[in-house]
Amino acid sequence: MKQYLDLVRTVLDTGTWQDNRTGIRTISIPGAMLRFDLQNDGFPAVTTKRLAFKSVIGELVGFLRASRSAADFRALGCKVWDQNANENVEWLANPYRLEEDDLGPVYGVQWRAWPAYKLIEADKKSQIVHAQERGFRVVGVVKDQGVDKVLLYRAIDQLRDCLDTIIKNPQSRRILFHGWNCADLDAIALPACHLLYQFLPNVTTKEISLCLYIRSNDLGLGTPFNLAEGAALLHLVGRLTGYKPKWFTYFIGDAHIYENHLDMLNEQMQREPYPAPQLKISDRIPDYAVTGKYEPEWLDQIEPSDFSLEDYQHHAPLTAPMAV
Ligand code: UFP
Repeated sequence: MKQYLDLVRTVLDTGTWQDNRTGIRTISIPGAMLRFDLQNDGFPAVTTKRLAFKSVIGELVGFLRASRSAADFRALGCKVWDQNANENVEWLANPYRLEEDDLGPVYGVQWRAWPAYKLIEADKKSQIVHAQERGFRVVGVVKDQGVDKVLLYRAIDQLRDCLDTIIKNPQSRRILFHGWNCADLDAIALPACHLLYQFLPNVTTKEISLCLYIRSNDLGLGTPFNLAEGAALLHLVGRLTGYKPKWFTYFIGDAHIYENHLDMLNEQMQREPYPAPQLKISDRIPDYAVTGKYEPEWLDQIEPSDFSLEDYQHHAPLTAPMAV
């Protein structure tokens, strides 16, 4: 995790202090990249403090289940959503917030059930049939500017589609899913930070890589969390599709450090990183490379206990407040 500390150093040395919506100033740089060789360098868990691994995995499993309630994340061992759900005054006043703990259609909802609508002119029968053949269901007929149109709906499981493509057409350069649903931005507690995931299987080496784009990343608390989560997802996708995880390339848009995280990060920069641990995924999750049987329904059956870290050596835990 030297790369991570180097990035922290670069931001502190070359960044600019600015205000933002949270009221806590940040020092930031526009654009950064981290790249990990998961085959040779182990799992990218921060070692200069303790990684909240249970919380990371709880969140990932909540995403896989398309959870939209902080209560679901809590039940999975992840408390990071509580403040976003119940303390952000703007969200508390939002008419789309359904109840206590509701977050709106955050990450996992978009990953597993992206709400897709089509509005097709009623006389364009072949288009309507085409859409229906692809799983769209007719919701009704509406008059739009004097023209009769058929409204169709379908929830798209983008992650499942990615797995299907890795199996059926691994040379595709279109294996990606997106968390940034423009139409839902006004109806969620927090617009997606990690928002674009592209899988790159290599049929020659039987390795799979992931490029992940994060529009805004809190280097003190967010980056270690998001790195571990993205790498764990790549391991899981590799297991279910028969590829070994290889490159994990992590792109950041706004790479920032909150003013009240400086002590924590300065302390971490005094510490010598330990060798990286290994991620272990439970043997009960079938390895396609071994079974030759494609079982994507496992995406719905993952439990937090299916992930563990082996040989994780780390320095003493450090904490700092999260900006909401
Ligand atoms: N943030 C992360 N990673 C996440 C997540 C949030 O770093 O996975 F959900 C941080 C980035 C930023 C804040 O500091 O939360 C979101 O604020 P904004 O929407 O203003 O970028």
